Amino acid sequence: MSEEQLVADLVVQRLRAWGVHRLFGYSGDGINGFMGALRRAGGDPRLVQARHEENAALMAVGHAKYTGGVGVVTSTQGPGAVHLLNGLYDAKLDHVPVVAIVGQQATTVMGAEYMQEIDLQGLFKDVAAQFVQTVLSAQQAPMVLDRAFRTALATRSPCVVILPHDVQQEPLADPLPQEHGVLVTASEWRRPHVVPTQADLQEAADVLNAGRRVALLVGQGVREAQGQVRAVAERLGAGVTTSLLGKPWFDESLPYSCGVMGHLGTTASAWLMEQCDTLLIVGSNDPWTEFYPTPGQARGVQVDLDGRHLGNRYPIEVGLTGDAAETLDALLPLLDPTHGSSWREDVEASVRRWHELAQERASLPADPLNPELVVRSLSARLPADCQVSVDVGSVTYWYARHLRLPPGVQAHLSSTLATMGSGVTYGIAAKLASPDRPLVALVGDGAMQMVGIAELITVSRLWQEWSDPRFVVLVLHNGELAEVTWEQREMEGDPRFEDSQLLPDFPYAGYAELLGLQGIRVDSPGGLEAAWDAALGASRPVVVEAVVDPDVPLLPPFPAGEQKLESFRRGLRQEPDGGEHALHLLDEQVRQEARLREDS
Ligand SMILES: Cc1ncc(C[n+]2csc(CCOP(=O)(O)OP(=O)(O)O)c2C)c(N)n1
Ligand SMILES: [Mg+2]
Repeated sequence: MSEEQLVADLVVQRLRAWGVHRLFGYSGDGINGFMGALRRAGGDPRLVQARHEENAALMAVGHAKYTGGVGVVTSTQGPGAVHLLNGLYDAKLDHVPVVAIVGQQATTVMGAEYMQEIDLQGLFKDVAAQFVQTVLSAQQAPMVLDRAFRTALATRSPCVVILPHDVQQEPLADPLPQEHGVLVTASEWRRPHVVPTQADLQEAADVLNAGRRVALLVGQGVREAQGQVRAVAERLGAGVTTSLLGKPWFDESLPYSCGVMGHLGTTASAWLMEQCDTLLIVGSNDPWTEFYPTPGQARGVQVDLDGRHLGNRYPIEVGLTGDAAETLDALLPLLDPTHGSSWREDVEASVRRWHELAQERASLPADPLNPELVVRSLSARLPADCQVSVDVGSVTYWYARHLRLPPGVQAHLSSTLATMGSGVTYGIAAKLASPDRPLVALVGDGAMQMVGIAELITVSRLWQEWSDPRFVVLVLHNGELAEVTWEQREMEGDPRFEDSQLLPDFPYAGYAELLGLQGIRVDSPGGLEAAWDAALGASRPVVVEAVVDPDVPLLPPFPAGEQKLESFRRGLRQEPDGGEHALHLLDEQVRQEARLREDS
């Protein structure tokens, strides 16, 4: 017996069939049919209302990153749909599956320059290049939903389902009839194991076995291959560096772990890339190519599940399409044990020197607080079961260089799109996925003003239902868009442009109190430990407002960083008081870096 239901109810059913129990979004009349179906569904799936559709989309991306599943977001037509774009691009550039369900004007008025009518197929064409489809008839709906989810999972990208207002309310027979022009589809997709051929594995092994100074660059693709990366690195006596996205997936306490590579990376990673003669890239598409070995310096092997990434960043010799874990498992028996060279000792010495340098950097007195110290001092206090979210700004540098994540602790941020706003939004998604685990979000004051302040309102609504209410937002209050100020100096040799860089003042801790949360303001090194202890021991969400020095330089690791010094100084000398304070801090950092290189 077939039963009639509305298309909107079927969409909700399909979400459940795809394992979706939570979606993020914002209301509007264009999506009201779907909202009605969510109401009738009684909370499964649950709609989490954000303050802005972009933030809802970022939450969906965060959900996908922390859980490994598909993030789902919904919005109304017109302005709501436009607001989604940035979050969807975050999903596209960091390769995570997201499905957006977007309202549209009724099919009867399309093409009429009707109110809020936007060509949504055109709008989403690039961001959802793998799949964007407007549902034009009731019987088409289940197929479009299934294809959107399957495509999002198979291509790890955002897919968009556009639901015109009238179609949402159309009746639909379930099951569909088996006839020409009607498709009966299934909500089904499973991940394959992809392993290269034995001959290709052998070619890769030959390159790696010939190396004397092997480096591994690993990215988010090693999420499920941490043991295999370690085994391969130990067999080859290699040093390991990670992309920013790869940071949580390799234990940085290992003596041969060089930390994050690139502009915001560690000096040990720069040393590793400069010195290696063989590079094995696994699950990384890291864009900082000027920090890779010079082409010709190192022979290269790359493993990636997405064959389009092979040879995309470095002229490798052997590119293997495959899952990281299975491919490394298959490669390991073909690898010769390390041949007694001093490379491993050299790597470990470089890592030790970096750790000393990082400690020295964080100890450099600044006015009033050194942000490096603020983030570094969190490492020892991070609960073993916590989750971390990170925003884009100078805090990303301090996260990359100073935060030691306990094994198994996930940390996520918008890496490739590098959009501001991922700190509090991803944090909310992480917390909703694991309400029994503490969450720490690291955010700059600019990102706070752009997104975080609004989404703290969402936190203030939700926190009482969390079994562990700890949601700690660190705000680095430096009064400016410091990362970009440093880029103005580094790239253009320009002084800080105050009109573009200075931020209006805002009482972050006081605002938290207004929302019924706790606020802690800290402006001296002596207050840091107590601030962390209070925040991580609190029985409600806390904003830790750390008043930090915007003049602490964002120096890229040497030797690349050394080439930027003249430009930094040129910019600083043109600033009021000749940039004296920042120049002093820069000189100190240069002195530390130079000493480290002398020791090596
Ligand atoms: C949406 C968006 N707009 C602009 C930028 C460029 N941008 C990158 S970092 C940054 C500064 C962030 O300022 P803040 O959050 O105060 O962090 P700070 O660097 O000062 O610690 C800006 C403007 C961006 N990445 N994303
Ligand atoms: Mg700032």
